[in-house]
Amino acid sequence: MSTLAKEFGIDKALAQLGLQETNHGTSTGNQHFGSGPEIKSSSPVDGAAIAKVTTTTQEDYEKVIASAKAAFMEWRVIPAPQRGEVVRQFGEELRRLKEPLGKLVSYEMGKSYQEGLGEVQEMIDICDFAVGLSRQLHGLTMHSERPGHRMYEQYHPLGIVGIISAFNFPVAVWAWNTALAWVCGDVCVWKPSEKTPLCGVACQQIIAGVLKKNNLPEGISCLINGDYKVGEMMTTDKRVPMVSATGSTRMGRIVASTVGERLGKSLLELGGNNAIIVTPDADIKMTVIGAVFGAVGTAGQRCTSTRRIIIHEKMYDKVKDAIVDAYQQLKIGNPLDENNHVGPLIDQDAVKNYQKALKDVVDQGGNILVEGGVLSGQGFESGCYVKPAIAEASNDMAIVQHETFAPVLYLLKYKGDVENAIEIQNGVDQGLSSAIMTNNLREAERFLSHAGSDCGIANVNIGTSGAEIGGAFGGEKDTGGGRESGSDAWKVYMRRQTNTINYTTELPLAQGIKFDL
Ligand code: UN1
Repeated sequence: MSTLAKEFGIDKALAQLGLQETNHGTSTGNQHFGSGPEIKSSSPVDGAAIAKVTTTTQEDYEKVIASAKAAFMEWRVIPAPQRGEVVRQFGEELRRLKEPLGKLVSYEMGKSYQEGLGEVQEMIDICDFAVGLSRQLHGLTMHSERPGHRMYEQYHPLGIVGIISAFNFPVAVWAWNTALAWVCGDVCVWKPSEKTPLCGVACQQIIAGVLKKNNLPEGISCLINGDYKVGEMMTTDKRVPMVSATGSTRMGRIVASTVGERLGKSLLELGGNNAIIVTPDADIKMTVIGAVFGAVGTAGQRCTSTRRIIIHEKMYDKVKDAIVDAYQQLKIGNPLDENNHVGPLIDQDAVKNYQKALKDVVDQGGNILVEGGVLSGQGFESGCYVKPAIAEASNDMAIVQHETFAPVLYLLKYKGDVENAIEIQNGVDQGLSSAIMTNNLREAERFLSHAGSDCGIANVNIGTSGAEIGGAFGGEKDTGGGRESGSDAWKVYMRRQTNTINYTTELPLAQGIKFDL
């Protein structure tokens, strides 16, 4: 363990999470094993190794599925409110372990400690939501056209839900899926990102403890580790009726076609290219906070990160100057140190993509306002720290159309009506999050109307990132169309059944068809 890790209490955090051992693998049925090659968990904060995690082979995977299947038989017949009680206990454990888990998220992924804590808070929130939901898995009742008949709809569990999650939210996105899936009566098999495998192991330890305490099989929650090939074991597997995948649009297309080929269900939450529209009626102070947090929070590695600011020409210089000014105040460095605003990118590949994006901006005619660059020297030894950059650009540039997972912000200008800004905002392939900054009711309502933003999330006087769990989360177009988290997103984790019951001694046919014997 590095000196920095010790200084910021990572050793204590790991101990509190029960992670003293360094070798963790596939988890199923109250045991950890994994016979595939090891992957290293290392921190982008200081480049130090944290742990080694064994990966899942096809043989291991078969054992996982067998254990998940057996657990499902038990879990599905437990009444939903009792399943909710288990999720409640899980939420309590997360409350108890919020600080160490938040710290591990920050150290293994590189986001600020505050954001690490926020991520665990999202897990707690979704557990609370799921507990309430466990008493509200409602179906409709309807009137039958036949006398003495009753019709209603029920929701039943699907079975094994496969979860593929990304490095940028290494714990929360799993919880959004799994807390809902569990109260719905499903069991889960999770493949966390191979870039943040220890966060996966930590979560598995927590839920394994809760399941054990309740005398339930650990197969209700399974963990598999490795790269896309391990993900493929689930996407091609008919025994996994649903796969929920979060990540790039490229990955989502592969998951959708593989799962679709076998007529399985998929829930996709993919890339965004999120914009904030700033109208002449915007509050500049609020705009700057929303824009800067949206663009540099999580070092620009949220799917909801602000990538484009579309500013009215009347306000352009004022807003530009205020944002550029705010960027001068940003402190970049160790994300565990709460004085810093911006931590590292996840790895060297991410740094290369960032550098390529900055080169492309210039090559494609953009005008750099705040220079980027990779930081070196003391505190930056991991080579993953980069300067958040701003460029003036236009929406038709290929690089602006592309989601670069890094803190590169594009300023775009619009003229005339808010419709023109909405057209620019919608003029990309992705459709996750969007925002408008305005005190003008007409502009705000136009943005929210059916002729307005085409995204899954549309905010007024709030930035593009930082959604609450209570709403359905996801987006349209290349974002994949899936909805996770709140509202009625739970329905996708269940199969729907229509029941018609005849309580008479006759057997009338629907549509009045006569069939006399
Ligand atoms: C993601 O980046 O995949 O709205 C999820 C937000 C967070 C979730 C982001 N609550 O920014």
